[in-house]
Amino acid sequence: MNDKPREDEHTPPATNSETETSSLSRRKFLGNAALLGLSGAGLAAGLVGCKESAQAPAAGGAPASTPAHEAGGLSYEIKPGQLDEYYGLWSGGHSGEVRVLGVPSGREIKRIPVFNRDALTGWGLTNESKQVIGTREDGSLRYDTGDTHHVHASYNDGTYDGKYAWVNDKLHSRLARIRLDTMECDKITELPNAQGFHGIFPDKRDPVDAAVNHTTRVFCGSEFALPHPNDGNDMDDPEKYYSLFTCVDAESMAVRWQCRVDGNMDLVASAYDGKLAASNQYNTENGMIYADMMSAERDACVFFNIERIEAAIKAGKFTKLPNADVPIVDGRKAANPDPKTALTCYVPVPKNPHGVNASPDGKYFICSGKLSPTASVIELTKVHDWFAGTLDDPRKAVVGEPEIGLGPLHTLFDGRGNAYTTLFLDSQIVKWNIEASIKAFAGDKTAQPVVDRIDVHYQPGHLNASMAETREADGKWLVVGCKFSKDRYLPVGPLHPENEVLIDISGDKMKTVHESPVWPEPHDFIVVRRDVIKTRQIYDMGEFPNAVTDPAQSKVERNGKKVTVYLTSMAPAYSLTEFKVKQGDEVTIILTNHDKVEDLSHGFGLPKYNINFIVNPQETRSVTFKADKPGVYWYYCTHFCHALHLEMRGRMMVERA
Ligand code: RUQ
Ligand code: CUA
Ligand code: CA
Repeated sequence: MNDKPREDEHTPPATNSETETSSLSRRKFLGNAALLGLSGAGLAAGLVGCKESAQAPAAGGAPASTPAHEAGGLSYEIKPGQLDEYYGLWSGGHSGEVRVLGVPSGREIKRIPVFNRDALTGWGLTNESKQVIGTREDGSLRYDTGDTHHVHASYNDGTYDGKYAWVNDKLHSRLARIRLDTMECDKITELPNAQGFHGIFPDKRDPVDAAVNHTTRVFCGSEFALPHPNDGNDMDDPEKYYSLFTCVDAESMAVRWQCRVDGNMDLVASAYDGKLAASNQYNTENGMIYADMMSAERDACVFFNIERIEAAIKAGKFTKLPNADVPIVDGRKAANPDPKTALTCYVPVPKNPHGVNASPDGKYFICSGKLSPTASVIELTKVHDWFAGTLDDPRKAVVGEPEIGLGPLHTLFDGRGNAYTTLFLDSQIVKWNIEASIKAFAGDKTAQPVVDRIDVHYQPGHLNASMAETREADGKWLVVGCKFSKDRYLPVGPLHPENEVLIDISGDKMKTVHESPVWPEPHDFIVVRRDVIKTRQIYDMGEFPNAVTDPAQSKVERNGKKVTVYLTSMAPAYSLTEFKVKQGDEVTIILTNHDKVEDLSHGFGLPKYNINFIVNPQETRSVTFKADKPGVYWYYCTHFCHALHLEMRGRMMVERA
């Protein structure tokens, strides 16, 4: 995103609500052809369609938007030497990493390796990182692939506290935690009994103890149903398949409990009162193939009553599966006939919803229709009423359902009562007013929910706005992750980058100010005010139990065939310029960096032994390998540290056995 600003090329289509409503009504629900179009060839057709719509705005289109600096627009230009106003925490998709961007500039500042191997930091190679990721019996990584989707950060008092961020791995159902002071992953938990772990959201306070006003749990949904236990039995019996919602302890990262549901779970949101978490369900049909998953006109947003679930577990009302010591409660409808004791509430929403997001005023959850051109506004007090037994029909918790456009996916907020939803099929962002949608739903013909819409290129999935998932939503910047860039950049062969769009939402009308290509697929991101995150400058040597605290301790220690090399670094030298081991030894190198200056990191590369990692100031890292090749191997500093960086090296001599 650090290239020159572009002229905003598009012309926003009409915002005339009459035209809009009637054309949407004609399209009401997508026909079967369009539904099938969500896969394969149909998607390609959708892409063509979106290009046309971008070039031929609806009749009555407003003039091209004014430059960002006019009419009170925000300036996104960050001059050389200036710092961004926000941290963006970006999921890295297939890469398995998390990326740190500056917003609004879009400059990528850091990559945090999580589920991947990383050649710079040695993540996935050092003993310490392997322990976090998890290893097999032979010492190899348990997994070195991942599929990160959603990044969310810890809360205190309804806003970010800068302590942690979490990211999910949909591929192997893992939840990773990143400490935001060092921006490094410190724990990974693999969820039992789950596949297709997709949505995550930290809680925002304790449901029972009002004094605990910060994140203590992380909720995890899972999309794919399995026959439990998943041990090769019952694979052909659809009756045996079900999914589990998982609660992980934010501090220990241990799995606290799981809750069985009807249907599946996609995205997750948590309420500001800490009492409710919810997940949108697109497969209440429990279908195994997608035609079955689309048969019902309505699916659901399932709400979890956290206090009741935890009380049930305390009272011993749970079961366990043989493969994990985790209490499981039953949240199926049939197991919860009485709302006054129910653990879950299924709020019906239109067809295959996607995305559920909590409005910053704490009042509503918004579920997007995906296959319905609507977003459903669910009032949380009404969900509480249902749990209290005073609302007869959970559908009555839906207080608004504006028609907003085709393929609505995710919704974020500006803190001024407006919602912004991505329209995947229309390739647009639609801005709509929540209170107006509630009035319209109640029958007020004068209420016009849709405020503005703007084209994006192309097929947007997630979006997020500055601080939008906190009660400090400030309504300045909206970032949109588009799944296809198509013709926006120089062609680079069959695989194209994705496209990210920066939109100024500070005024009445949205203004696109910038776009940039991104390596697929960032998927989701949060935009955090920079003062929230307080990073450390260097490590504390005492944090590492294996630290070589004194360069004078540098030595080779032999214990049978196991050899430990204690090594330190200080620019521009290692404490040992040579060491000897024997062919066949299992060698562990422990390296402590004694430099104290911020960013004075050293590398350790060992040729032919597939080793490369860095040590940051006052940090200790270690690697273990088998010295199976005799000869001289020059270890050298792989990270530019000093004018004599090239001279920073030494010899590992492996004596022939
Ligand atoms: S989901 S494009 Cu993995 Cu975040 Cu909605
Ligand atoms: Cu030490 Cu380069
Ligand atoms: Ca469905």
